[in-house]
Amino acid sequence: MNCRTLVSFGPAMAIILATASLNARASITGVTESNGDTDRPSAKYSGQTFNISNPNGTVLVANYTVPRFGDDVKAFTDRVHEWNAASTTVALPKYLVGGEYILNANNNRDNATLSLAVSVSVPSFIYLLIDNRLNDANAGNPPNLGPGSGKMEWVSVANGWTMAATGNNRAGNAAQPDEVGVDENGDGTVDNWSSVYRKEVGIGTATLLEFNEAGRNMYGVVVQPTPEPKTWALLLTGVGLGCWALRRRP
Ligand SMILES: [Ca+2]
Ligand SMILES: [Ca+2]
Ligand SMILES: [Ca+2]
Ligand SMILES: [Ca+2]
Repeated sequence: MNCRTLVSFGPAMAIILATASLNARASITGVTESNGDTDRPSAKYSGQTFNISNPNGTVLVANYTVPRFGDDVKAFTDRVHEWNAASTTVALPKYLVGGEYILNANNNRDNATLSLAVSVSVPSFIYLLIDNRLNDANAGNPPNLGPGSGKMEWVSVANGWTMAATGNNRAGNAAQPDEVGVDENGDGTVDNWSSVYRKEVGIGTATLLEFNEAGRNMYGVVVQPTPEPKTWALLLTGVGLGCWALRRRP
């Protein structure tokens, strides 16, 4: 092995180690919903247990303990809809899997003054899963977002939000946000798609606002701690020391 080989393995090792350490870590310490529908369960997050129910008092799933994000996790507090891969050939984005996530009531989608105060104990990425049909009624391409779009204008570059774009979408297009599927009714068929946007936040409370469009799926939220600087420093130091040792060999 030479230094170049070691350096080339470095990033792969870093990603594997960072992913392993991220998935075990918790970030969310509280979620407070304001101005949501009062006849449905308020927002819940990984680790909490509640009854998924509709306003008729019908319990749809009793004692649901919100798991970490992954295929077939329940998407809303008042539906049996699930988050799923966008298609049989497009997996869930790896950076979302194993993260903590927040369920909203789907019927909070039309609440114009909704807010979610999300508190985190470590610097984190907040990912929003936003229905492709927002503002343009077209499920085949991303939602129409940003200043002047009409709905969810708070999700803007000016506010720190960017596309999570790794080509993990049905179009295989890295210039568009990654996609996840929504299996409406949890019956094994994906019926709609949401695009992924993200923002990096520090320790403290971040406020998410309204979706405000009826007839769509409410947005979902996934939270992942950002890689710790000391993790990266250790890895870089390790690669550097390895190179130094290799160069000193006769
Ligand atoms: Ca509502
Ligand atoms: Ca669209
Ligand atoms: Ca499913
Ligand atoms: Ca379905």
